[in-house]
Amino acid sequence: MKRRKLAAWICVALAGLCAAGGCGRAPGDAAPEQESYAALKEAGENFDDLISVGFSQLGSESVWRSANTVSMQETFTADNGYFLVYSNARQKQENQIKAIRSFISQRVDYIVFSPVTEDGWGTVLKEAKDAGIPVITSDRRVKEEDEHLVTAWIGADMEEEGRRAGTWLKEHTDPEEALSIVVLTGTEGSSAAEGRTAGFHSISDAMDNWTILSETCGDFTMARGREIMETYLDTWGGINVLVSQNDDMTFGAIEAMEERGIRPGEDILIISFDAVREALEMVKEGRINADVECSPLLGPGVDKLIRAMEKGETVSRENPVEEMVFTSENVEAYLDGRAY
Ligand code: GYE
Repeated sequence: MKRRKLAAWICVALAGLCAAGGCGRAPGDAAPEQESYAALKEAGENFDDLISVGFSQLGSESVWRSANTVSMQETFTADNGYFLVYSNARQKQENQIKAIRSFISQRVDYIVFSPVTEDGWGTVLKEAKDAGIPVITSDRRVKEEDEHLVTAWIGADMEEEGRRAGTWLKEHTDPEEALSIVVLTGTEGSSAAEGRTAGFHSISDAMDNWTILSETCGDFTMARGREIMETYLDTWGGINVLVSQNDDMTFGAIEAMEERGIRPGEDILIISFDAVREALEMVKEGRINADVECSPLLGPGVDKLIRAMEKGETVSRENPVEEMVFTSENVEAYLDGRAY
């Protein structure tokens, strides 16, 4: 693919990104764009040789998200032949749409984004298509009738993750025993929350002895996880199981339990998602019973897709990544190598 002229649009990049809500720093945000641009310019880089990528991250709500941002930023470097325009939408779809529009007006070579929710992308994706810019979604998905608005998706099979959580619970509890379950769900309308919920229900709906007391949205954050768990504990006496759709909410819920003298992993079984290092430590300690892995290290996979497209190859539209379930039985072997 012929490089589009970067020099012409670089000067408007910052204005565009600020308009898109991308200014300021958050955990997982690397150096702001002007630093990398200035450094490149000083080094006399020829921008025309770089592949320009506009990446719209949805926010910085979790440890997982920060690791995902770092993975992208470490992949799309000048050394690897890229010029990255990065924008953080701070959980707002309107910010992501603005960022994508700004990438289009800057005529980047590729648009990569992790959609905060599944719906509402049709118009802006059509604009990208009309501009001839391929769009890759990473991590979460969009739900659009015209599936060709997105060239490729790479991420986790969230429904399978939910099924894994349900299967683990089924295999590790007495089929005769009544179980009271509470669920902390993630961002409403996100493919991560929808998929995990649907997958878990595909198992739990068939279990007559399981009762789901409540499924409440904790926005994938530690603070909300803690708050909702406090309410759960104040409302019900005999909770047997917590299913928490990400580790951050789990950390908050564990704090709420421990404050009340409830032993996480013993008095209440805990199934979590993501499997970040700190959570794996808790799996080892028995405070989390099972952690369904979701890998945030998606940068290299997106790079592979782009390189294939650069050679004119047709890439697969569906690119699911391999994942596993961690329990006290297998976790030790993976702890040392955990980068995030
Ligand atoms: O589980 C959570 C994050 O979309 C898979 O988003 C991702 C989820 C992840 O905030 O921690």
